[in-house]
Amino acid sequence: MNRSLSLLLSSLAYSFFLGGSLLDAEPVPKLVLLWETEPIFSYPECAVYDPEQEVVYISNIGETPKDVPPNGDGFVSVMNLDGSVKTLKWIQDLNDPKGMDIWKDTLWVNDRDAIVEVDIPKDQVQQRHELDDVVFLNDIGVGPRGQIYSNDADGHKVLAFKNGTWDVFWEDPDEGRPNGVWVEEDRILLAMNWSHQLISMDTKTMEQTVLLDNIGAADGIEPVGNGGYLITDYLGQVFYLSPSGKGTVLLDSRGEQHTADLEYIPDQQLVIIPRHKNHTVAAYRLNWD
Ligand SMILES: [Ca+2]
Ligand SMILES: [Ca+2]
Repeated sequence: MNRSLSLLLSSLAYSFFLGGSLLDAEPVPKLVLLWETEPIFSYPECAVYDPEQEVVYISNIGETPKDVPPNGDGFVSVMNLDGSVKTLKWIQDLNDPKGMDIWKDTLWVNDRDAIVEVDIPKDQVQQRHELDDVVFLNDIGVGPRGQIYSNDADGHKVLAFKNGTWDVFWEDPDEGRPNGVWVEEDRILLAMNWSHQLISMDTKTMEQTVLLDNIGAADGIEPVGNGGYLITDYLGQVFYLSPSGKGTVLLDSRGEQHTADLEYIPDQQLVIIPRHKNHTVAAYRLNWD
C-alpha cells in the first residue's frame, strides 16, 4: 500500500470513528416540570418571551374559535418567569389571538383573519391589518432580518409581509396545513398538521426538506441554541430534534394535556408551554445532566 493511500484510509477510518462516536454521544435533554398555573387562562395558545421586559406574553383565544363568531373575547396576558401572572388581560378586544412574535418594540399577533401590531412600551394596539383572503391564521414568526411570515393553517397557505402588504408565499390546498413557523436567515421551518412533519423550506428556491416525521398535531417550533429544536404536538407531546437530525419524545402527556405553541428561553433553559384546553401554562427546565 502506498503511503498516500494508507493515509487516506486511516483518515477515513478516523472520520468514521469520530462521526460514530459523536453521534452516539449526542446528548438528549430531559424536561423537568418547574411550575404550572391554575386554570385561569382562556384557551391559551402561544407563549413569547420578551427579554427587554423579562416577561412572557400568552395569547388567549377566548371562546372556542371555530364554533363561535368573532366576539372580541380574545386577549394577551403578561406572566412573570416564576409563573405568577402580572396582567391577565393586558391587550384586550382581540378575536382569536394565536401565534405571536416580537420584532423591536412590536408584538405581532395573528388574530383569526387579521394581523395585529401591539406597541409594547405603549401597552396598546398600534395597527390592525385586516386580511380578506385568509380563513384562520395560526402562527407568525419574525426572522433575524425582520422578515415576517404568517401561517393561514385553515387556508392552507403561508403569507409573507413585503413592502407593507401580505403576499401568498406558499400554498397547497391538498396537502398543506401549516401550523407553527420558525423563521431563519434563508429558510423557514413549518410544523405541518396534516402530514405530521416538521419541514424546512428554502425561502429562495422553495425547496422542501423533511426534518422530522410522526410529530402528531405539529404546533410550535423553538430552537434550543445548539442546532437542535423543540417541537410540540398539540395533542400532548414534546419532541427534541437533535443537531444531527434525530428525533426523541421528551414528553408524552396525550390524553391529559394540550401542549400548544411553546417558548424556549435559552439563558434560563426554560420551556414555557400553554396548555390550550387545560387553560393552564406550565414551565419546564430543559435539563442536560
Ligand atoms: Ca375568541
Ligand atoms: Ca399554533
